[in-house]
Amino acid sequence: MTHTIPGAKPYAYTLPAIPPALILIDMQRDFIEAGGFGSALGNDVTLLQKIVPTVRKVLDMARRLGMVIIHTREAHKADLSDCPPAKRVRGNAAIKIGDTGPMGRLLIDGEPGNDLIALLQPLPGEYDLAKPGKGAFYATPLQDILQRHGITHILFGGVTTEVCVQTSMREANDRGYECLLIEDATESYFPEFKQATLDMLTAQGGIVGWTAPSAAVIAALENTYAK
Ligand code: TIU
Repeated sequence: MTHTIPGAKPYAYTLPAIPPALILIDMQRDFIEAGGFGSALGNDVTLLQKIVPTVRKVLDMARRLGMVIIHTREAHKADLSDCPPAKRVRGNAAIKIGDTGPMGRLLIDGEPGNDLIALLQPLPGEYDLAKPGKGAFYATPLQDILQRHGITHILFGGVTTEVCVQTSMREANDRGYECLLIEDATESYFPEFKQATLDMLTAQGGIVGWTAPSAAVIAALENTYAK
């Protein structure tokens, strides 16, 4: 019997024989807590905090079902050798990537502000990937990891919807993965950009993929994969 997520847009999302991977994009202090990269760019980070309990629920489901779980962090090396100068100076902020803020050096791997938030710390066996770009495939081992696990379908959550999440989902779509973005497990500093992103990903018959609310995703996956 074929299992689906019937409440998905633009139409039911067919679930594969082995569970999809869950990729949580950049749920790191840099974007979600005050004093990080997100606030240095002039954003209100409290907007992103409201999805944390939902992301945790999705993560708990993925753990129960033994799914492949990948957390990403937007992160640069301490010597900035993987940070293009154009990225560093963009926006002309007072404090830039690599500069020291209240949570350590902005967007630098290993600094306190670059860590995943407390509620979403990875468990042993989960991947915690540092990524130097907006997309999760660029200059990371993500494609190798997914192929090693035989993954064909990916569920996405995380921040921000129209920047790193959308870029990563588009990269995954171009590599042949069937992708679904969990609507209430992603957020933007700009609510209208979040909505526009959900609409553009699913337009034209799902040109990039699907979206669905977390309740529909959790119900369908529990029903399909729980032993
Ligand atoms: N600024 C913004 O909305 N996002 C980023 O810079 N990175 C991610 O989306 N993770």
